[in-house]
Amino acid sequence: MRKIKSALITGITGQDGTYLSKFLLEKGYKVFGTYRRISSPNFWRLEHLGIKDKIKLIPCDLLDEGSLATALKISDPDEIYNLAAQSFVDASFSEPIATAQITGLSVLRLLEVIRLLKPKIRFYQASTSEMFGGVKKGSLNENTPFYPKSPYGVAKLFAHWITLNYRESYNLFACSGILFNHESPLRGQEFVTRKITSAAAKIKLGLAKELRLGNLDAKRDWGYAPDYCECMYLMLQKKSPEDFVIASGENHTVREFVQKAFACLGLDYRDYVKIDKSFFRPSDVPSLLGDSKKAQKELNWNPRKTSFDQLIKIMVEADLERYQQKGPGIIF
Ligand code: NAP
Ligand code: G4F
Repeated sequence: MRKIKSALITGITGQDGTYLSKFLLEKGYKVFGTYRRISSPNFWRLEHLGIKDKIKLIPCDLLDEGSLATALKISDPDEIYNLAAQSFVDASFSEPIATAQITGLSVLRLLEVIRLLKPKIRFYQASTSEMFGGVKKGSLNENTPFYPKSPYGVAKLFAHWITLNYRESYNLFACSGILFNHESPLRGQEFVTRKITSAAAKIKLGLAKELRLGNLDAKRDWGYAPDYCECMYLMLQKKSPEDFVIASGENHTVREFVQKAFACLGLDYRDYVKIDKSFFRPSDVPSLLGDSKKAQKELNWNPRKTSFDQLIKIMVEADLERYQQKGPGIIF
C-alpha cells in the first residue's frame, strides 16, 4: 500500500503557509504546521480557506531548538517547508537583531535538528529576491551574485548559504526557492500591494479618505502566491536538491500598481495618494526582475498563469467584498 506522505510547514499561519497547506492537502498529504504561541493566535487565513481543521497545528518557537525537535518528532514528516520568518523588510531596519535571529539563525537551528534527528527529510528554504538587492543587472537568475540591501536580505542570505552548506557537507536533501514578490488576497496588510488594494476598496466604500505611501518608483516583479507555492512542492519532488529562481519575468513600479488598482474601481489614484516620508526605507531596492527559465524548463512551471492585471483585479475584488460584508473594523 502507498504510504501517505506528510509535510511539516513552519509559518503555516502566513500567506504562503496557507496556500501551500491547501495545495498539499489536495495532493493527499497529511499536513502539520507550526505556529507561534501568542495571546491571540493568528489563524484567520487558514479559516478563510476552510482548512484549519484539516491541519495538525503544533506550537513551536523558532528560537527554541527543543520545540523544533518536538515538532519534528510529532510530525515525522517526509518534507519540511521552512516558511516562518520575520518577513517584512521595513521592520528589519527597526528590529535588525530579532530579524537576524528569526529569519537567519533559526534556519541553522532547524537544519541542525534535521541533521541530528531525521537526515532523510527533504527540506525547502524560503529564499528571496531581496538577496539580490542592489545588483545592477537586467534579469536575475540562479547564477547572479547577491548584494542584499536590508537586514532582512542579509539574514535571508545567511539562511540561503547555510542551507547550501548543509546540502554539501552532510548530503541533506536541502534546497532553496529564490522567490520574487508574490501577492494575494491573503497578503499581510503592511506589504505595499495589499495596503493599496485594501485602501482602494475602503475609499470606494467611503470608509477611508486617503492612502499614504512611500517610494512609488520602486519596481518589483510581482506574481500570484498560489502559483508560486506550487513550485515549492515541485522542487522537493526532484531527484536531487537544487535551487531555483521563481519569478514572473516582468516588473512594474509601485505607481503602476496603485494606478491600476484604483482604476479597477473607477478611481484616479492621484486624488487620494499622499507621499509620506515615514514609509521610505534607509535603503530601498530600486528594481527587481527575475529570470525563471530554469524553473520553466526543469519544473515545467508556467510563470504567466496569472498576469499582473489579473493579480490586481483578484486582490481589489477580494478587498471590496470583505469591506462590503464586514465593515472597516475587522482584521484580516
Ligand atoms: P508571512 O505572511 O509574513 O508569514 C510569515 C510566517 O512566519 C507567519 O506564519 C508568522 O507567524 C511566522 N513567524 C514570524 N515570526 C515568527 C517567529 N518569531 N516564530 C515563529 N513564527 C514566526 O510571509 P509569506 O509572504 O507567507 O512568506 C513566506 C516565506 O517566504 C517567508 O520566509 C518570507 O520571508 C519568504 N518570502 C516571501 C516572499 C513574498 O513575496 N511573499 C518572497 C520571497 C520570500 P504569525 O502569523 O504569528 O505572524
Ligand atoms: O511590499 P513591500 O513591503 O515588499 P518588499 O520590500 O519587496 O518585500 C517583499 O518581497 C520580498 C521579495 O523580494 C520578500 F522577501 C519579503 O519577505 C516581502 O514579501 O515593498 C515593495 C516596495 C518597496 O520598494 C517599498 O519601498 O514598495 C515600496 N513602498 C512604497 N510605499 C512601500 C510603501 N512598501 C510598503 N510596505 N508600504 C508603503 O507604504
